[in-house]
Formats: sequence, structure tokens, C-alpha cells
Amino acid sequence: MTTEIITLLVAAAVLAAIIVLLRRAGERSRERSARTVQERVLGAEPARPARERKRPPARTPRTPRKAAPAPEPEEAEDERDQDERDQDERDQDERDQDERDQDEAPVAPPGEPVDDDARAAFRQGLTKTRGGFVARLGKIFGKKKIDVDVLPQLEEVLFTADIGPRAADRIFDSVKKGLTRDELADPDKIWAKIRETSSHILDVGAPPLDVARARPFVLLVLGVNGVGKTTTIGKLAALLTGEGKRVVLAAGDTFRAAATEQLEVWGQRAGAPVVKGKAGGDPSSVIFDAVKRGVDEGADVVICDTAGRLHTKTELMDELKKVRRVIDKAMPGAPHETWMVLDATTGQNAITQAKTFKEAMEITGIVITKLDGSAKGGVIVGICDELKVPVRYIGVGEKLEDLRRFDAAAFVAALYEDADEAA
Ligand SMILES: Nc1nc2c(ncn2[C@@H]2O[C@H](COP(=O)(O)OP(=O)(O)OP(=O)(O)O)[C@@H](O)[C@H]2O)c(=O)[nH]1
Ligand SMILES: [Mg+2]
Repeated sequence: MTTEIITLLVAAAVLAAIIVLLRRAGERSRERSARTVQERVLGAEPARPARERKRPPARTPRTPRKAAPAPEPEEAEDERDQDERDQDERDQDERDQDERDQDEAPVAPPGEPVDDDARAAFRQGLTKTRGGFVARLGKIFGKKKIDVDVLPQLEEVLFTADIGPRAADRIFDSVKKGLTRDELADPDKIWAKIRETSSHILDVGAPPLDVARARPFVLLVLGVNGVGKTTTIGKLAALLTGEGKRVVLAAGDTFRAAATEQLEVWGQRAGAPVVKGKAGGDPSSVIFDAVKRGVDEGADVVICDTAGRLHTKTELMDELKKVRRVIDKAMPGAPHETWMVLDATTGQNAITQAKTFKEAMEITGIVITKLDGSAKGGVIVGICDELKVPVRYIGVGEKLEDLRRFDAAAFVAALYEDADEAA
């Protein structure tokens, strides 16, 4: 009798142990199938933003299971646990490596296709710049066999180019520290590094321009005299009216006698009304009237021209600050963007001007004009590096259609294109 009870108790204990083991096995199998589904849906790892996504390196294959005699259930569990921990560690290592690679990944990978039209316009506009420091770089790397002096030569060309010392330093450093000795003998590797770092510098992380985010979208345009403010405003107005937008122009340069007439000519070409005041009058009041008109008439965009010179620089800055305050009174929250126009032919002076203005007031965008007549187009790289403000448009001539939306990839491709051929 006692023996039967003991047998029954042992049987019950064995049954309970089997049930516990079966449950654990079931949970593990559910976890595994859930992971498989996630991998199928998301790829081998959690989804990342498109810009960050990158092909993971080849995975280390799982260690094949030994064809050993079936282990005891507890041992099998332990082995599976260890196996999965190993796999998790390998996955984590791969993810870490992937992120390290990502930090070094180019923003605009060399050779990435860009819009043909944009590419042609940039190519044309950058002809002179390519003949400048890029051609000098081409001479160094164009030789079939690169000699050991490549780094000092590169340093000299970069620091005497119009890209500013900071950007020159960043590009030089990326080549010096980012390439091995063997890679430094390969022109393709050096060009790829220069392109990659230039793209990184140009990517200031600004969202795309969206003039539809306010109605009217008020744009204040400023810059020193003669850089091309009025011309740029005229071209931009034409672009916008061409898209079917209603544009109002404000003749805020009351200082220079012919400034209003010049804007009126552009207004006629673009099909945009111009709000003007008296010569020598208060620029703020003209701009206030223009913004009010834009609001009342339901215009899409109001673009405000300003003087590039007053009697003193302090006077100019004070006037521009007053203009900003008055615009905000005419339409709370405006101006929605303040753009600084810079003349590429002035080279590094343009960087100094931009810094001076930015210290005095908020600048949200840059337009670089006269790229067509300048060998100093590399200044765009320096401006982005120093100011961290996006370049929105570039001027590549005096005609209505000579304003192009800035495209960093097209710019980098066009800038280094001929040098590539030389190399
Ligand atoms: N080649 C070339 N010339 C340009 C470009 N943009 C402007 N210009 C010329 O630069 C000169 C000055 O242009 P404006 O638009 O009057 O310059 P601004 O900044 O308004 O000058 P102020 O009103 O005096 O402050 C004009 O002769 C324009 O035709 C460009 O992209 N390329
Ligand atoms: Mg002007």
C-alpha cells in the first residue's frame, strides 16, 4: 500500500515536471516565431529613418548544432539560452559597428544621381570655380602615381582656396585621418573623401523651404550694397508667380534713388505689384504697408527689399532691426524667414559679412549670387560651415531665369566634376 502511494507521488511529480518543461518550450517557440515575423516585416533589425538605413554587414552564421545524442531537457535549455545570448551579443556588435559606419557615411554619396537640369545649371555656374582651387587639386591628384608629398600639397591648396580656414581644416583632416597610407596613393579615394566631407559641411540639417506654412509668407531680404538683393527678389518673384502664387513686393530701399524703379521693373517682369513709398522716406512704413496689403489681399508671399547701405553700418543694422519689429506688428510672427544675399565674387569677405549680420539678427537662409562670374564658388562651403544656415538659392547670371534652388548634391557633383576626369 505504502509502495503504491510512493509510486503515485513520484508519477505525479514527474508529470508536473513534464508539464512545466512543455510550457517553457511553448513560450520559447512563441518568442522565436514573433521574432521571425518582426525580422520579415522590418528587415533584420528595427526600422530606422531612411537617411540612416544602411545595408548591414554580412552576418556571422550561427554555429551549427552538434549532431550529438539528444541532451537532457535542462541541458538543452541551457545550451539554447547560451546560443541565444551569443547571437544577441553578435547582433549588438553588428548594430554598434553599423552605427559607427553610419557616422562616417556620406550625406550625398559620390556618384549619386542628381537631376540633369540642376546639374547642368550648377556645372555652368561653377565653371570658373572649377578652374580655380579644384583645378589645382586636380593637378595634385591627376598624376597617375601620387607621390608622398600629397598631404602638404593638399593642405596648401585647401587653405589658399576660398572655402575659409575652418572648412579647409575639416576637409584636410578627413583626408589625413580618414585614409590609410595605401588609400592616400589612390586619387579616387581622396576625391571621394573630399566630396563626402564637403557634402557633410553643406548639410546643415535645415528643413526644406516651405512658403505655404504661412499666408502670406513674409520674406525679408538683406545684405550689403550691390550684392544682388533686388535682382534676386525679382527672379524669385518670377519663380513664385510662375508657380501660380500671388506675390507682393515691398520697395524697402528708400535710401538709393533708383532702387524703387529697379524693383518696379522686376515687378513688371514677374507680374507682382510693388508697394513703394517716397524717396528718402521711412523704409519700415513701406514694408508695413506691403505686409498689410499682402494680408488684406490674401497674397501667398510678400518679399521685402531693403537698403544695402546707410550712412553708417550701425544705422543700417538698427534700421533692419526696426524693419523686423514693424513687420511683426503688421503680421504677428512675421517675417517667416530672413535671407542674407552674398556676392560670391567677394570670396571670404562674404563669410565675414554673413557673420556680422548674423550677430546682429536672426538669419534663416542664404542666397549666393554671381557664381557665374566668380572663381570663388567654394565660399559656399565656408559659409555653411561657419554659419550653419542653409543656402536656399544661387544666382548664376543676370537674367530672370538665372536663379536656381540650391541642391547640395548637384553642387558637390558639379564642383568636383572636371577634377574627377583629370584624376
Ligand atoms: N552675373 C551676375 N550678376 C548678378 C547676379 N545677381 C545680381 N547681379 C548683378 O549685380 C548688380 C547689383 O545687383 P542689385 O540687385 O542691384 O544689388 P543690390 O544688392 O540690390 O544693390 P543695392 O540696392 O545697391 O544694395 C546688378 O548689375 C545685377 O545685374 C548674378 O547672379 N550673376
Ligand atoms: Mg537693391
